[in-house]
Amino acid sequence: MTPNIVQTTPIPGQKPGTSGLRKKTRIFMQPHYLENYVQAIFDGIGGVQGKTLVVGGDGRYFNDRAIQVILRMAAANGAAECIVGQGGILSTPAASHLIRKRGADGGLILSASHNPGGPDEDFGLKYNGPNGGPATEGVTEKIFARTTDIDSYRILEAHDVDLGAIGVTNLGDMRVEIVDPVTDYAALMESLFDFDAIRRLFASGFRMRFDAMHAVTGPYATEILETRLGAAPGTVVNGIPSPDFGGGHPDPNPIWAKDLMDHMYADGGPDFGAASDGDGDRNMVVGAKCYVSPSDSLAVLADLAHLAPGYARGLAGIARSMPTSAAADRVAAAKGIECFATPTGWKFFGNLLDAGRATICGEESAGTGSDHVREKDGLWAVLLWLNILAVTGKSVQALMDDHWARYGRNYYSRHDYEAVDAAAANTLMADLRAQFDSLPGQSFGPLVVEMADEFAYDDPVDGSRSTGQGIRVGFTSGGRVMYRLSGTGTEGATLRVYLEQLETDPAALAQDAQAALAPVIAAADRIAGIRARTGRDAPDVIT
Ligand code: G16
Repeated sequence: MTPNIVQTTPIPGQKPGTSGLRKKTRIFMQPHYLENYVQAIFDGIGGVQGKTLVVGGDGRYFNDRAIQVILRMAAANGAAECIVGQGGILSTPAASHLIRKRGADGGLILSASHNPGGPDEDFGLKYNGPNGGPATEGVTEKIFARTTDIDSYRILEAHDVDLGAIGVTNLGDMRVEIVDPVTDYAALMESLFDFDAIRRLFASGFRMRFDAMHAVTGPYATEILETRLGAAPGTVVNGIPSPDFGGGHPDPNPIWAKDLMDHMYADGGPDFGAASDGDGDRNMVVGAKCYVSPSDSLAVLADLAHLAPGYARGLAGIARSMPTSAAADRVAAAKGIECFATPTGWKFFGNLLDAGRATICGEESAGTGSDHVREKDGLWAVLLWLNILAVTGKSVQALMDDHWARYGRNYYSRHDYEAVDAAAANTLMADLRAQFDSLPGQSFGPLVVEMADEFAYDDPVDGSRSTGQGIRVGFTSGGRVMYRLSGTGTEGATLRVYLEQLETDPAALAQDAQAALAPVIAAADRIAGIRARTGRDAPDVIT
């Protein structure tokens, strides 16, 4: 089999966002589109000659076809080996683990994360490096630069590889190993958590509902929760991955996981609920009538992680993205450990994790994880919660009440305005920048602006600087608002408005978050003129 060299020309708009390239599936399916981008990845990372790559995805529509193309191109580009999840399935954290465990040179993960899947929905492709983490900004720039001057790609003419059959085959001179997607990951989880304690918890009648949202975590959750930990059959719902996620939106938040919320807020509902997203890196946790925000979840997990064997020695440090609430900072301060605030995007945690300066990381966008892999990890967060519940014997609500009583409560919410006109969104941001000098000292209802700026990050490990990472307005009350344009949407612009207010009065810790944040919400709108500029009366999504 001789590799074909196919002449091509650059396709505009192949600029990766927060997490690889995400586009409508039909765009990815256009002639040369996927091929151009895969070749740009290979060229951008210095070629794949003699390299080993991990390949897998979340099972969404086009996942299987795209993997066949990637394998033929990897073979044609001289890769030594591809390790592929059976059926083309690998959750993002499982892929990260496999890259690390097998000492691979990197991996290609096919997913548009929490975005819906199907021929008229979204598809995505991201490259993870040899540390198992998302491509750094430098590598991403090289990949993008290559998309702008690509003139050919290499592909083998060959039959499809049988992705269903575990074992080793060859594609041209390249070795292809099809592996069970769950086994290695489940073993890693078993090494970190007290499975005996969790088993006893389930045996005592503790009831859980895990909503896999028809996405990739179904097989992982069923094996770990039901088979290994003895949770009742039926604990995992929507557990079979489907190419269009059952027609749903695999985004674990109270809006898209409403069915789970309804079960958890019903009288006599389960003790603990959780959900994960399309590719298994995000999580939502909810107790009986007690939703836990991602920012609070990070703080609680960081505070109590030492109750799990994998973290019994304590944490080196905690990292959060800047838009995430400062609840975790208060835990870090109490423990006397380092705390980092990074730009949005898991890639910014990589250096801190590799350098051993952060052990646990998290983001407001439903991502939590640790140094066990280099991605956020939905099931990991769920298992750490279970470990903590099992060891303390407390309910989720009791743990939250304890936490707020000790540290105060960072009331927090994110308001999203989706598919906004991109020009209007950019003007809104530009006009905010123009107010940095004039805002301090101005009053908005009961709030007085203390500072306004655009977040820039100096990586403490490699010294690189990342600018333009979201606009911050801080109030003298300790509250703040952040404005940021999403890097993962596929239609127009998505404006994210992050709202936070610290409350330490013991009598005011049990308010509804939207009510507690009302002054910050009103100020956020007045400062940026959101309603007038977007023409929207209210956010599309409130989390
Ligand atoms: C991706 C990144 C996350 C990041 C999120 C932000 O999540 O992996 O680290 O927090 O994007 O999204 P946006 O730019 O839309 O605010 P995922 O789960 O989509 O891969």
